Amino acid sequence: MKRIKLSLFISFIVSLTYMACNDTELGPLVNDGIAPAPVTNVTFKAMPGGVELKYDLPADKDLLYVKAEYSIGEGRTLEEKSSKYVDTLVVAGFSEIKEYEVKLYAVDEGENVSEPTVIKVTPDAAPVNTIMEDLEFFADFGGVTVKWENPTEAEVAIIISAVDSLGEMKDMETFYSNKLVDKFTLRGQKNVPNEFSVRVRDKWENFSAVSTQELTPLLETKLDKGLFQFHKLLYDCQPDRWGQAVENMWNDIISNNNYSATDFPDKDPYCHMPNHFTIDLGDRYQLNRWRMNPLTNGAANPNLIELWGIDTDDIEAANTTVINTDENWEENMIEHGWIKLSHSDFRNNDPAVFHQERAKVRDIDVDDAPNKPAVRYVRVRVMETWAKHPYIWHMTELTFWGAPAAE
Ligand SMILES: [Ca+2]
Ligand SMILES: [Ca+2]
Repeated sequence: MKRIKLSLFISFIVSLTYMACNDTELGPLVNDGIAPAPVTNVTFKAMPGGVELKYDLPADKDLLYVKAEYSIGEGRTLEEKSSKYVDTLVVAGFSEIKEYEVKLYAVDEGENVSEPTVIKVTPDAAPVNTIMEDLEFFADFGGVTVKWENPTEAEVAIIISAVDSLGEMKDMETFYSNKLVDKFTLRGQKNVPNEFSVRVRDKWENFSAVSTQELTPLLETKLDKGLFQFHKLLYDCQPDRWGQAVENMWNDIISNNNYSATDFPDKDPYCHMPNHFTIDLGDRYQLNRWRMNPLTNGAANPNLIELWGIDTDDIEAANTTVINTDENWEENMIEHGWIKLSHSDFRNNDPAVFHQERAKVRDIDVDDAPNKPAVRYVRVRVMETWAKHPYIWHMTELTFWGAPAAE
């Protein structure tokens, strides 16, 4: 055993030595001591925050690469290299649309460097500035949301600052992205007016201008279910089958024995899927999210569900004029002033997860919540259930969160 180990060890050492010798032998040995001729006929094509240079390479046989040296301001000098097999080189990191100087050098295998070829270039607008032009930020629940477009998919940092408890503007969070469209939310902010500012930085430490706004983050509260009332409108289904009350959906009792369910069409003609029902919230709220508690043992839990809302003093006049199953239902809702707050598709045909999925509590975000208006009424539309029954669904509880609307 010992002998085997020893011989393994020896062969390990031998191979290491062999590798080390090989490395040395493969190193560059050619150095003619003669610098290459400079690159010639340099032209450039402007790019966002940079330029692509094109040139003729010198004819030197030992040419290895072309190097660009340039300053992007504030003492920052950058270097880029391009192999002898191509005749272009990209330099980037410029933050302004103005003339910059780039020096190009041809370098050979012995690291002999040519005389510089100097070219003046003007880049297009830098991504940090382009992003900032259309960037928007606004009050969100518990904070501030920043949204932007990044057409060149540049790697950038979005920095959001706020006035802290000492009254000083301080960086709160930095978000990194290279997505075409992106957003993020600074959370944990108090429901009081405060100054928030946003700026964009790139990997060369270029900063955009700063944009500042006074914003009041929205306070999220759980809606008072004591104010809720079922409001039956024409074409609404009345979910009170099996002797269960509609109000079971907002009594804070979460149980398989306390639910609401839809009825057969001979009892309620408006319960064919997709069907809907309307709740008067009793007050006006800007909704942020809602929760549906299904039955834990139920195949008739919804898996395709929408929430709509409206703020009106005349809900009868705002009702849809087409039946719930009409293919123009959605247009008709919009024509009557309703706003779609969320559309959730939980469908999953994988038998391995089917039973867990259908019993899941569903927390649903209102789409683009901070930009949605306050609503007094909501309409829940059930479009499909796990059992795909043509009219039966059930659920035990609904809960809503949002901000009370300003008077
Ligand atoms: Ca040479
Ligand atoms: Ca309940």
